[in-house]
Amino acid sequence: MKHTIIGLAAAAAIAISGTAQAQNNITLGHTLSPQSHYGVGAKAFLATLEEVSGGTWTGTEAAAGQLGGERDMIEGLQIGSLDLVITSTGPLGNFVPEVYSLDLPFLFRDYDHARKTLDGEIGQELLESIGEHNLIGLAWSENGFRHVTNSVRPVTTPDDLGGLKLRTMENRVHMAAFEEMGAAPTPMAFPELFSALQQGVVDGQENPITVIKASNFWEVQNYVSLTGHVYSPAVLLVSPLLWDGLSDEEKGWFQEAAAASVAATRAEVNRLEEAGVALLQENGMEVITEIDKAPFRDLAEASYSVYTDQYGSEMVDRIKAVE
Ligand code: EAX
Repeated sequence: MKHTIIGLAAAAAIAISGTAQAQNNITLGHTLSPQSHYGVGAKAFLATLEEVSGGTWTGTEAAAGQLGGERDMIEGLQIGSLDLVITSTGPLGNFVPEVYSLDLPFLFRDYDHARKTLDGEIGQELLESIGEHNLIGLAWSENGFRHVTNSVRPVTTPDDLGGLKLRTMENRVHMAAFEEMGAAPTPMAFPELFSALQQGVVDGQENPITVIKASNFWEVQNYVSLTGHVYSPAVLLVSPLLWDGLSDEEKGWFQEAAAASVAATRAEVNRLEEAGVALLQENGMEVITEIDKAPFRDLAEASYSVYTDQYGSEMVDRIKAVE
């Protein structure tokens, strides 16, 4: 919420500068460690906001799921108990079904394709869709291409997924895709995942290299298969209760901060993708790099109907056509 805290220091600053502006402190939540690509993006957001607002807006990063999983935090934005979230699209389709169009497996060819789509007309339209569901979508950020990890066997074909209890995000498209590919999908909030892997509640999970590193999943997972089965967008969401109280100038500051956050996160994703395979190996994981994606893709395609049954395939075709 927009808190007005004019403490002694602020009062002194006002006396010195002569500008009687209130100071506002926001809370920015995310599920990953402070050192992660989200942490880097969170710090860039808060530093930029403070700078462009002349210190009238400051914020606190609530990292590592300390305010709950991504679904909980999105609900927090809607009721105003939280100001801003950097989240994957994992649970977002439950609130904004149009966004499932981005979660379809094997849709984006590479990072370039995904970033161009999200920075262009389609990304803008989907931010507007978010705005129709009691949330404000500020900007698309990034999580990364997701890969399957597990502690049972090296996965090279869909057959190898057979019977594996695989944690997925709370996302109907992803659950359908893994069911089609032969796994036993188990949806779960991210903050519960590490201990679920450790205790063998699930055998595996799927996440980008960025997240595997940020969460030290190599401590509880032996194998990673570079399936790259789906691109995982992230998005900066704001509480409408905060947003609606901002002036146009303040909204501009938030937009500038969001742009800085996205740039910082993408740069960190690039860095981690380059370091990627070696990093996983150094930490003891067996990395299966040679994967024939065709059989995974053929099976996963049936999950498209979760989206297309409601919205048709126009958006899918438009995304594919982005060069
Ligand atoms: O957004 O839930 C997940 O697997 C996400 O990739 C993670 O929370 C980062």
